[in-house]
Amino acid sequence: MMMQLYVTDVSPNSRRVLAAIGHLELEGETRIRKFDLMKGEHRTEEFRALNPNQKVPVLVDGDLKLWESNPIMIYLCERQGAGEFCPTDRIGRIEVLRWMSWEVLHYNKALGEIVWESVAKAGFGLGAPDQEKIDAALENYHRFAAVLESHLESRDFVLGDRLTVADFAVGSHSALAMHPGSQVPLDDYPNIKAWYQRLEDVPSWSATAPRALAEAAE
Ligand SMILES: N[C@@H](CCC(=O)N[C@@H](CS)C(=O)NCC(=O)O)C(=O)O
Repeated sequence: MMMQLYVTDVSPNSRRVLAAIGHLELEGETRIRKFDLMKGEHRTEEFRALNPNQKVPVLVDGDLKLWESNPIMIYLCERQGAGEFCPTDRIGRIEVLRWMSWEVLHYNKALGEIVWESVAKAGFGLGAPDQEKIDAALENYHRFAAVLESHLESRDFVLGDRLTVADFAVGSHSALAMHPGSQVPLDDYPNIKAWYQRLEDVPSWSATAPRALAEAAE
């Protein structure tokens, strides 16, 4: 039976799962269902039965209804046997969990607020950026970006010299962060900028670049 994956455009949480599907060569086993959130296509009782939060992404695989992008990626890796892309040894596994927890709560939380205000809101026609919110988020961004910047000083990828699922999680906002309108101060963080670029060069990642964003930047 085909898996069903519910996603939306310009969504870093959807992108990381779509990229994992591509990376694990699961496209042939997955039916992608794209919602237009602005039209409220996710606000149905049918979708609430899959995810009571009424958020995407959601993966349905047989009886399993899985929401939250990071666990979905891990599940897909386990299902497919992902090898080095998703380490299963004790230290590798806990490193993946560490960086996933950190990106949700700290790095991408701050980054997400900046790019929402400076890039995404306008793209959705939701008005001008709120500079006070951006400035408040920037304080947190600098705090956590400094951690990632120093971590990447001696590494090409989050877990070392190879791409792993942790890069898809921590790097999920790469396109929004590098968008010309973004107020993310990437010039202060050359290692992060180079790593984002390295990630954009990974075929399964670049294949999921949000097209709507590229068009808006032209
Ligand atoms: N922590 C969740 C976040 C999911 C999320 O916030 N999804 C957004 C799109 S990026 C959404 O569905 N928003 C619609 C809504 O909240 O109504 C994950 O990683 O999957």
